[in-house]
Amino acid sequence: MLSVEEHVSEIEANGFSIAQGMIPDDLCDEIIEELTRLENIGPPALPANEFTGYKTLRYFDLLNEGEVWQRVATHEPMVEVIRGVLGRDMLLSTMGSATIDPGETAQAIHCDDQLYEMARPHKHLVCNTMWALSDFTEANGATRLVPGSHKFPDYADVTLPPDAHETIPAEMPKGSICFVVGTCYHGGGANVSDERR
Ligand SMILES: O=C(O)CCC(=O)C(=O)O
Repeated sequence: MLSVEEHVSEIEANGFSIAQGMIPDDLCDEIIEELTRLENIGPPALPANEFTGYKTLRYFDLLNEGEVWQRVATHEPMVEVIRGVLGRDMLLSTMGSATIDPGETAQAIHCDDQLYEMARPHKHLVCNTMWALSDFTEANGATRLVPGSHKFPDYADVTLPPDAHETIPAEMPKGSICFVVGTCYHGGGANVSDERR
């Protein structure tokens, strides 16, 4: 297990860092149970589109749902790493789920802070986390990352085709958290397996 400082230096060097075993098993199970509950209630409020994926199930505004999401948002080991990147005071801007079903194609490569339209390089504005509630493998759609792209001088475009840059899959076992700064290009992977990611 890496220390907070080691995760922060990896993020500074590569734009992302993976923390294996950062989500306790019982918390993983509770989140999966909650996502199953949401799915049983009905489809997400927002319709799917090309960017979010037609075979990806996404729920947004999760803090309005079960209590478990409050514990997700304040999960101390995660918060400590984000504080190391963004500083002590920060805001949670959005929290959602992305369940990638078999047959989904790769998402466009993008940066999560591009809506701010700030000239690069700039201070870190965003540090997102991807929580692996199943093993993330290249075949089942592990997030694709462009290592070092947080240092790209300026946005080539708002979003890019999945093959615009060489990417690596964020393969990680269930229970891991992948930290990604807002300037790092990434996108959901294609799911060519027969299992959900
Ligand atoms: O689910 C993923 O692997 C990444 C999703 C993502 O980057 C996004 O929807 O903005």
